[in-house]
Amino acid sequence: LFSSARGESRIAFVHLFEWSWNDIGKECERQLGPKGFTAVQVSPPQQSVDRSEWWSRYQPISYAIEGRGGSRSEFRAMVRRCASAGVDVYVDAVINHMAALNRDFPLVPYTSNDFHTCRSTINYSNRFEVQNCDLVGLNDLKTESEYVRRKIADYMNDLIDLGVKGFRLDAAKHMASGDIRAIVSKLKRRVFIFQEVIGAGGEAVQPSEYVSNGAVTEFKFERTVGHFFKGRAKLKDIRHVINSRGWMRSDDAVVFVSNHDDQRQNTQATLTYKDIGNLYYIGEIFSLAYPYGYPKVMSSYFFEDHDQGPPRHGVHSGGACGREWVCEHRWRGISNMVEFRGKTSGKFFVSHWWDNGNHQIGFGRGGLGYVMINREDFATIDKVVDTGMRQGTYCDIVNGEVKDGLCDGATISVGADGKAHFKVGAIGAAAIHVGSLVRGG
Ligand code: LM2
Ligand code: CA
Repeated sequence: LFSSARGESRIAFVHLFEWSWNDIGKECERQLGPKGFTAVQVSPPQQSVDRSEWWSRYQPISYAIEGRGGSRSEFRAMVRRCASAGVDVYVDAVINHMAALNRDFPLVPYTSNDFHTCRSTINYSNRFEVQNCDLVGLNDLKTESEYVRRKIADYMNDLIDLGVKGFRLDAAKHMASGDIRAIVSKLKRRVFIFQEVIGAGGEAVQPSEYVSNGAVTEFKFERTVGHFFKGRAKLKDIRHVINSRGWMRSDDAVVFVSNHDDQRQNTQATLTYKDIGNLYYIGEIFSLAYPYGYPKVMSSYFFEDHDQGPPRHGVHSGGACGREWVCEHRWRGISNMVEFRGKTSGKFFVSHWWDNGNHQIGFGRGGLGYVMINREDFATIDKVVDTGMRQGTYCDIVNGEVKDGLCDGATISVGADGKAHFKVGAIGAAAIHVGSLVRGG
């Protein structure tokens, strides 16, 4: 159960990348709680090198909760507000390394004895190098040492005392699985652990080694969604790829369409908000509908180059999305699909599959929901399909919103035979679920 991503009704979570604690607290109340997001992943909250680039947050200099996210008391207030809204907070825990400095961090304290000595570039086919050499110069901690483990566990326990319910373990591949187990076993409460392990064939260290410690990122999902939605294969075949041989078990997998690294450095393979048309949008809608893994939604700021830090001196001010902050998690079809995933979680399987032999697909969720995805660049969907759902009029929650039992946009009528007529434009989607049943029609 401890290692199960879905076991404790984990629906979906959002990464509010570089958002300030104050704004995350507001967002929990305004958006995340009401739409049924299970949790929010926040940027690394520990003290980091003082630089404007986003990646400075991945260069810790102490475990004090301070930095551009806000103060310790603001962090605490955020966790409380989110908890009241029913939203857990997950911390991105940077524990494999400290900053790329000179192996001396008096505020912890760590001295040179607490670090590995290998500074050469990592050869990924060599396990020792992956786990003991400095990752891009970042001072690599001796995670096999009792003292270092204690210091890391103290940091995580401090966050647990502040109400944190889960951790992303940054650079988990660069720590021995047994080192992670030893650190996690020092935690004072059961929390959700997911380990960032980027799997690649031929490498010495593989994601499967980490499953016993908690959930693990399944990067195959990101690559697969990117591959199909960028039009490199017929979308109808995606179901034969997801969860096929060699994939993490669904319960062990954390999945995403893009993450903060790949949206910058891997855009050929990864869908991002920058993809033209609605490709990112429908890829995300697909991912939230498809019963595999525990999905994380990326929420970005607009950027031009890899290193560019967040707007407005690094804080998300005033909750204004649009000009500087992309806020993918607020796009109607994305936030409403989180609700869809919640309402359909009791039937975690695909039913009533339909496709046009090419890039148009539809599938149900055992009578609790149905989604249509059209990835054709020109052709529309105009089709009657069997949804398996109860008769009624449903709000299409990609193209409308339920308000006071009425739909302010498109509706879909399901007949007594479970059939419904869908019309979906090119690069578009439609979705209905038991919670979007409305009056009229
Ligand atoms: C991660 N997962 O394992 C994070 O998801 C990823 O964002 C982090 O890299 C990485 N591991 C380390 O925590 C980022 C960023 C790097 C950046 C590092 C450290 O992608 O580009 O490296 O954070 O801030 C930067 C410079 C790099 C330099 C290094 C050390 O880009 O050129 O290397 O700092 O000064 C000499
Ligand atoms: Ca290491």
